[in-house]
Amino acid sequence: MSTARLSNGHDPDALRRDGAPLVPTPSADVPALVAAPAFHHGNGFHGHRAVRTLADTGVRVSVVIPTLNEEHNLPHVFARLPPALHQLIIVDGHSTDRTVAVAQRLRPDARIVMQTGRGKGNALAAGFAACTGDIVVTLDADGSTDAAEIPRFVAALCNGADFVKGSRFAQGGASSDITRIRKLGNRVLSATVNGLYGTSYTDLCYGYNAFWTRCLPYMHVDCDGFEVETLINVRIAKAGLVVHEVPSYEHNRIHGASNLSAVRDGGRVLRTIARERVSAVSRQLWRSRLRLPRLVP
Ligand SMILES: Nc1nc2c(ncn2[C@@H]2O[C@H](COP(=O)(O)OP(=O)(O)OP(=O)(O)O)[C@@H](O)[C@H]2O)c(=O)[nH]1
Ligand SMILES: [Mg+2]
Repeated sequence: MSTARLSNGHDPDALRRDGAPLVPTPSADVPALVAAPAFHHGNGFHGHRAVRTLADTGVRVSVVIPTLNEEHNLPHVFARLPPALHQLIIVDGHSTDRTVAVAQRLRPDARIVMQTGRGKGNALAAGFAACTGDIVVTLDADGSTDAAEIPRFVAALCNGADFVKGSRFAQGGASSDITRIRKLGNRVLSATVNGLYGTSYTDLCYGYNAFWTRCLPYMHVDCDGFEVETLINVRIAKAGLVVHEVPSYEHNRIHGASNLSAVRDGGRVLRTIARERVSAVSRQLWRSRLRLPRLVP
């Protein structure tokens, strides 16, 4: 278990918003959905309670899955989803295969959102806009991220994190999917962000993450492509949110081909990091930190 706390500390009282705690009192260790010491339930604070399933937590979990031609992978991905989800949101990028039909057949309860722009970033933004839960979890539809790990993310949020990053490189995590060149690129990019923002990210470019819905204004996702995770990670760092990392195992994509190009998308990530240092949106977000509820001192 790895805990990547931001350097500016954490005061539980500062997490209160509208009289309700944004997240509960943090604990140093985050178990894999076992005894959560305390958690936020609706508008009340329910203290210590053992947590075994998502239903036990009392929090509503919205899962957002972007899809682009994943008809053959969806059966595998859906089979691993834990019970008692509040919402399953599929954001489709106008797949040319039967992705939407398969999703509807397998999960008639899923909400299908057709993205209006292009790219994974645009898809996630559309999915976030449709979320009505307390917690948002993002994962991929190619079978590489295991939905059975969701409770681990939720437990970490219930134990005090604002944002929980899955990490293939935290102790206990691994990947059978990532290539050597991408691993190196990811390490360099993670180190760059850590150097600029004082974070301790071990896996900047991983798509398996979870956060309290109330964190969305701090992210303000407005990019198109695979740089979306970087954009989010940089903005939550700037906002001073409490970030925990949990180990995650990334499997090989089951069917189909990757949509990612190491050179093209690595360049987009690098440009995003550079732009975030200087952009108007970035300055606006820094300023809005004064107006938005303060999550940390
Ligand atoms: N809606 C939508 N989803 C997309 C788009 N591009 C990729 N995705 C989905 O985003 C997820 C991640 O895309 P992948 O192509 O697997 O890329 P990756 O996981 O970063 O890279 P690999 O490790 O090579 O698989 C998958 O569920 C894709 O179907 C897009 O433009 N629109
Ligand atoms: Mg993939």
